[in-house]
Amino acid sequence: MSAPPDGGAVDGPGGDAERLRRVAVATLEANWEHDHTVPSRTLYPHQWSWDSAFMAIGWAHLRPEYAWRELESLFRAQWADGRVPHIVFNPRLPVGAYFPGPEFWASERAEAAPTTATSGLVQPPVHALAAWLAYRRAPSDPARAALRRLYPRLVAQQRYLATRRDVGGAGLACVVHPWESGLDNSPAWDAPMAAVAADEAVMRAYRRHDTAHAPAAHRPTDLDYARYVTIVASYRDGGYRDAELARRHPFLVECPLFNAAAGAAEHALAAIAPLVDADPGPHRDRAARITEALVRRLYDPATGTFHPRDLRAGRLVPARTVLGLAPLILPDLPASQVTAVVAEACSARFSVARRMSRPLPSYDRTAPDFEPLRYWRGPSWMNINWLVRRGLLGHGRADLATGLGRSMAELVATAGCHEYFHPDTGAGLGSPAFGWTAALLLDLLADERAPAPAI
Ligand code: 2M8
Repeated sequence: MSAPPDGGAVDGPGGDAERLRRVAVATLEANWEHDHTVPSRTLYPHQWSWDSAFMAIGWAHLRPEYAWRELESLFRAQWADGRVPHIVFNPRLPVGAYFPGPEFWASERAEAAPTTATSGLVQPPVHALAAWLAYRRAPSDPARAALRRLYPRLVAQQRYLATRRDVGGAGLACVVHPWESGLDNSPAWDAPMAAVAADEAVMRAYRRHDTAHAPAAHRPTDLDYARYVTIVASYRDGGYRDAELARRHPFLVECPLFNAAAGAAEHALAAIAPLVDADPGPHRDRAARITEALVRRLYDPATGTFHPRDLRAGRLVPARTVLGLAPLILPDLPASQVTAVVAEACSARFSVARRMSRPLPSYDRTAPDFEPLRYWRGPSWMNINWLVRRGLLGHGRADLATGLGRSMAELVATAGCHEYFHPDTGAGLGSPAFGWTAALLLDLLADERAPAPAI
């Protein structure tokens, strides 16, 4: 698909948008698995938490009932303490279908875990936003009934993060593993990960599944994996309990994307509350507190962007990654931070513009360690671009959101529904039939036809 010269919508007279939509629909349908959508049949054959939220946003355009089945199947695996696990394992799959599998996580040994095998980590809480967007896209009585069932679970998810995960005591949740951020090997985690003592030899005891399906040069390294399993083992061996994390856990970071998602969740819950006869007031108060804490703890006026805070080292991580742009999704982000973060997005580091040839990379493209092929260390990802586009729209930058949206659609039109993309050439990387790429493309195409209001 070539860019419309007049800056018009992607669904021009050539019908490209319809072709693109069909590709997305076929991908989503092919990844549907009895009550959820797999991110990828090969690389990630189970149910992932934030992937499911993005899938629900896509299904709302196609089969709204699947959006609710998707979210409800995920929340059936919610732990008694409120955590929503980042992987729900499909018991029908053979051992070895994914590493680390259920035998490594051993969730059955943890007090708060459900009977279904899950991981013990969480992922960015984008689910309340997904539920709200799915409802708004296709309101109906069954949708409202599903919202009513989900609401207390979404509230419990937020409570878990706001209480047990507020390790720094400053009103932000911390992630206890890079996998919780969703941006597994982002350069944002290099400094805190370097402090995790791990021996690469640990991996001799395991067989990585990812490098059988994707080139090793596009994936995290063996040393990354040695640290990933070391951190999980430490958490798991303490029963995945959060008490005393500050004293004993090797990786504790306040992430701007994770906390922006938690803030956006409170805004979404405030919108949902009246539909389920609940009070939106407390959600608005919590949303305001999260935004205030994000600005106070994670914004650096010297760089004009947000950075993760490494709680063990007691400092902000200097790397400028796309995580720093995520607070744009907060409708109440103060104007001075909006201006600064939009400037960061438009800088040579991320190159957002009214006319842009490629979507945002995941990392500062001017950094010496920018790696255009390696997973979250450079490639472009649809979910992050989708979030930033929403943020730009919400802050009155439809001009930039249009440029970004068009570059996203063109990328997928050329390369297909890949997991991630080379940020310069646009070549498709990772899994070729990836769920959230398809789901969010459907949302983008619908939004181009009839823009939805912010939250
Ligand atoms: C990737 O993460 C998993 C571990 O959770 C992996 O690398 O095996 C990340 O891209 C994550 O954000 C995503 O949710 C998951 C499934 O798509 O894959």
